[in-house]
Amino acid sequence: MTREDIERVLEELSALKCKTRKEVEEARVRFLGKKGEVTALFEEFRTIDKELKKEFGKTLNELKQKAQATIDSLRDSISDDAGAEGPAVDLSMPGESLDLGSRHPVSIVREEIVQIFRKFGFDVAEGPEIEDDYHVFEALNFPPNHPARDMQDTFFVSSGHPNPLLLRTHTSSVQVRTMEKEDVPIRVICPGRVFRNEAISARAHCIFHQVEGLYIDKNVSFADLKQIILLFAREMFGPQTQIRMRPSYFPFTEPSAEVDVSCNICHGKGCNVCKGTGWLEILGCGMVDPNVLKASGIDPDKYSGYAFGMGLERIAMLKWRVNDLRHYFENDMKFLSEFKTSTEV
Ligand code: 2U9
Repeated sequence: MTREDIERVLEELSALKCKTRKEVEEARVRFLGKKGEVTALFEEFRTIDKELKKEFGKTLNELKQKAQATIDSLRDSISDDAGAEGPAVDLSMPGESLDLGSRHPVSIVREEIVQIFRKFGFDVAEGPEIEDDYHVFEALNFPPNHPARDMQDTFFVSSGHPNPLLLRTHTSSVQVRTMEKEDVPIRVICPGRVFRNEAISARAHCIFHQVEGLYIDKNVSFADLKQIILLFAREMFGPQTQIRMRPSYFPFTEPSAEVDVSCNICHGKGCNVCKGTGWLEILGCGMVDPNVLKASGIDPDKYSGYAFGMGLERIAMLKWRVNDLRHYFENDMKFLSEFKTSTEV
């Protein structure tokens, strides 16, 4: 045994390269196997005389450690799918199915409505759920003793203050804030959660969701309002959809109307969904009252506008023929998993 013998094996180890686990195993046998190069040097070591044993003992041990470490590190660096018998993962096995969640029906409807109005050039605005009396009632032309301002109808957060805090009863407050901030023309829709102090039943809940819209510019007319509602209804409920408007009253619009769409189940013949009328109520709307424009610093002699509002749970009930509003709030997985959109399959 010579020092050169040991150095040659060290050099071979340093130059060692393996691509598969099979090659690593071959290298292990070549150096550390029963007839391997390092093992052979140890065999030879047993036969050399004492003086040489002193000289080579430590170096030979270091060589063995180096060989083991090199083989280990080569084995670690090889990925699982480069094994001796082909990939460690059987790619032909059926995949593990992941339980995908689904979107809440109210979110699906909100997104659909927002997309339609975006196409018509409306921006989306959001605002606080805890509001003050001014932005929810005062600026919207609610008289001081209107029932909505009563504890019976609205959840108050603070009281005994001229401008108490409350949970907004509609998202109209967001439009008021938009009018305060932005210059005319304004074309905005406001989706959001609203709160009313109501007994919970199949048709009413104390929390629900709205999308409201507002358009203010020069010469905005009721004809513009009727046309945007017709276009919306046809995008939302299909191109054959008809609308009808019935006179109504809201403090913030004059004139005001409630809008029905033709029942897309019986096509006007009358069924149990439309209760035999052929029509389904979907939203309220009107021309913004001049007092509302004035309160937010917009001159009603120069500008006019229309506004509309709809309840999302109601639209979702019509779309999926759900007959009890409470389903939307109970988070029953059986109910929620019914609402898969095409992208979720
Ligand atoms: C401003 C001016 C006017 C928003 C409007 C309605 C008519 C309406 C209801 C539908 C069902 C509420 O969810 S619901 O109970 N909404 O009928 N909302 S006009 O009018 C506005 C809003 C903001 C500054």
